[in-house]
Amino acid sequence: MIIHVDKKNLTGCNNEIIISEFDIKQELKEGDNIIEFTPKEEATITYTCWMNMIKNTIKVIDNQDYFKGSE
Ligand SMILES: [Cu+2]
Repeated sequence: MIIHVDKKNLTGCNNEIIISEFDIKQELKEGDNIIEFTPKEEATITYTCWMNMIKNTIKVIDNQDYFKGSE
């Protein structure tokens, strides 16, 4: 996953992403931040800011055809 961060949006709250399911704790910097993890099955993965205030999810799907639609 690549998170692009604009300097104006970076705060003391959102400057570190936590994906506890994959033991990821990564500081975010201005520009592109590459966050690597390998889901092994379909899942909804929660990620948060380091303070657990901001929360969202990543949906992992097992559907190769999904990406072929634009070809
Ligand atoms: Cu926060």
